[in-house]
Amino acid sequence: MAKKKKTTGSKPSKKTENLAPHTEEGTDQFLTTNQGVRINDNQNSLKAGERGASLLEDFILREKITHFDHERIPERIVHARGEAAHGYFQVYESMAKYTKAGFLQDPEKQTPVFVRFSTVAGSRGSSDLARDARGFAVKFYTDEGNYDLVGNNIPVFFIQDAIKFPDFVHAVKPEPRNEMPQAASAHDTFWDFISLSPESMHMIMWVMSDRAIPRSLRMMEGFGIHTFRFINATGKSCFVKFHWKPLLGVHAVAWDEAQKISGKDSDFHRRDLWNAIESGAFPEWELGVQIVAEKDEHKFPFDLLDPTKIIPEEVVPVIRIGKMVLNRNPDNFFAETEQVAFHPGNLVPGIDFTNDPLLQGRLFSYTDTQLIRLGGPNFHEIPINRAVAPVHNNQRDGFMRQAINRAETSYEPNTVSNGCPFQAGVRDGGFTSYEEKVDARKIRGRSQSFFDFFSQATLFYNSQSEVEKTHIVNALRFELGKVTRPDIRVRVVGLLTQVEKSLASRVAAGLGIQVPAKPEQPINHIRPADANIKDYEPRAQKQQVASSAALSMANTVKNTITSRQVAFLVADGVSGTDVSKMKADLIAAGAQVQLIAPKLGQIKVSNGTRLEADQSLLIAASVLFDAVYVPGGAASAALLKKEPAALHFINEAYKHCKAVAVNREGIEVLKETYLPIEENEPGLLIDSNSKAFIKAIAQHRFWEREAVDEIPA
Ligand code: HDE
Repeated sequence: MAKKKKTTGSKPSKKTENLAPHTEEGTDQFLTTNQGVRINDNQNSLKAGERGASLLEDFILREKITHFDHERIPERIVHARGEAAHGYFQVYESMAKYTKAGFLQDPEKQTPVFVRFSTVAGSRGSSDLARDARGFAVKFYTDEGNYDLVGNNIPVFFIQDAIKFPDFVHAVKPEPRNEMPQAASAHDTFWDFISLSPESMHMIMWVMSDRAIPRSLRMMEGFGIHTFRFINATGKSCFVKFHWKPLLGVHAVAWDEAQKISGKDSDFHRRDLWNAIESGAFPEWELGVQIVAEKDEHKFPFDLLDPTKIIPEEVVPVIRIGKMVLNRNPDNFFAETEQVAFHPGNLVPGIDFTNDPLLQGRLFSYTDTQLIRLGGPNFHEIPINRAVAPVHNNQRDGFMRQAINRAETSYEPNTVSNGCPFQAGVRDGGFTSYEEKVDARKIRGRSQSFFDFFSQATLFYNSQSEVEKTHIVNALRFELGKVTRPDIRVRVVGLLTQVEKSLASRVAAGLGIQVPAKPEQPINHIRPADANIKDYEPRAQKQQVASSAALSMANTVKNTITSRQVAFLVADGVSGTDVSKMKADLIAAGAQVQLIAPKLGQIKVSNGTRLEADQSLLIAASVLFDAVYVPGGAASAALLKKEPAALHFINEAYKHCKAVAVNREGIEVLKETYLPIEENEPGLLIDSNSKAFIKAIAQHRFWEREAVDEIPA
């Protein structure tokens, strides 16, 4: 006999009250069909007798299975793997001088945002730690309509013209014959394409750098990439580049670590974002703008419309104009994160495009892709995509229409509905495009001002610290080492010689090949069939600066341990005072602590009390933490030093250049590791206080260790 579901009769939580009308609270409710009919038995299908055939008339079974069969929608062709959060944006002071955009006027006003981060190449279930650019897409729900800033964590792109995008994506995606490798650029087709596309060299420097393996989504920059326009109330326009600056600084993991994280926790970034928000450590970025006056458009040794170029911060400073805070996790991944539809064409009055040919192509692509991915033209009605500004127009019908339009007309002009909906004049917030002067021949072509392929790749490489340079060399050795066709490797090394000779020779040495004396110039592959070869030759332009401090992560914020994860290695007999003192100090400084013991359950503490282990050594891995602490307690140390997993944990954390601290008998464990137990060893704290440990964790990594210590972990 079916039982009635017990209800608790509790009221909806406060959180629910603020949500959209479509929100379903999955508590205290009867199970129903999609027609609202209460279901009496969700365990058994309808049969002709207990052992008989199932009956076609079982509408409950059929509805349930049919809906299940249709649960999957096409994943995004790029940026399929992603995670998102809600929050708000607030401007510091009015930007009226430059733009009339409503959300950039009033410092009192908070504009809701939804932000989706993503990797580019991998499928929806791929690892977070792939070497890749990260998507950084922000939807501002402004009172004047939705504005989408659909950017990446890297300020340039691989190609200069949208027509190359399908080629580029096909090259980086898994190879067509065997669908390998997943979420990785280390394969022949990617490097084949790159070796023939010199315009990609600047972006290659960024993706081979540690920017492509962030420590956390909360610790990466974001960029609008293209040059956009601001327009003020008088109609005056200036150019603008957008930046997001994370308040926790820009930090990355080591490549060896990235690969291990992919196995230990392929949701590492997703989990980190989720947990930070749940714990109240809300991720924050400042929005920065670089403003260029209209008259200065041609003052640079590169073209502002070329998406493979940056404006160095030393040349045009980044003004921080406001702050974004992410303070709420989505309630439902599919409804929000998966169904959110971004579009660089979603603009508000006061912001406009430029003629960047990559941006122009994107303006077509995003609506087109949503039509197939979300199944029809009404995706703007899905709750996460709805504007908070009122929507009135004469668009009607289509798959999954939600709006019940009550007007008697769906055309304009009309008298039947008194002419409604009306066009809005500029004073009423009507959008007008910037009146850019255009007088040109219709051509398929590229401006000569786009043909400096290497100067900014060189600028980026020369701006890196020695450690960062070595990481780029190693990444290129790794990636090209996975390439099976020798001619591709040689061509790439040939391109690298034009970035920086020492880079090319270090990469070549690792690959066991010679630097080509006369590097191939792949002009034939990038020029149109009948074009003059001279028009397609690279043209180096001297840059305004030889190096830029803002391009190196070595110069980032290193004064906070907010939300950093610290592992305490403990066993029976651990010193209770060491644990509680260090834990309290780290938590007070904003970090999070996990007790890792040989097994789960309770640990006996030296003072007779007990502590609960958070994780066992079987589950925990050093790559999931920022620092390690081994407290005192003779019995605990004696147990841990016989645990290979504990020794490996410490060796590996040290190899990945993390802060390691021990107190008192904890040193006995250290003696069994490969660590050099010497005074003044950077980031190794023996019997130091918590203050010194906190300072060391804030440094993020002691990369200098890589050059000297050979730890077999
Ligand atoms: Fe995208 N891109 N893209 N892209 N892109 C998509 O739209 C496209 C480019 C970026 O979290 C797609 O909804 C073209 C640059 C992000 O949902 C698609 C070109 C930048 C996201 C598409 C580019 C981006 C996308 C796939 C070359 C950095 C994820 C699914 C002209 C500024 C948004 C979708 C999210 C997603 C097309 C180049 C950023 C196919 C044609 C450059 C962050 O429409």
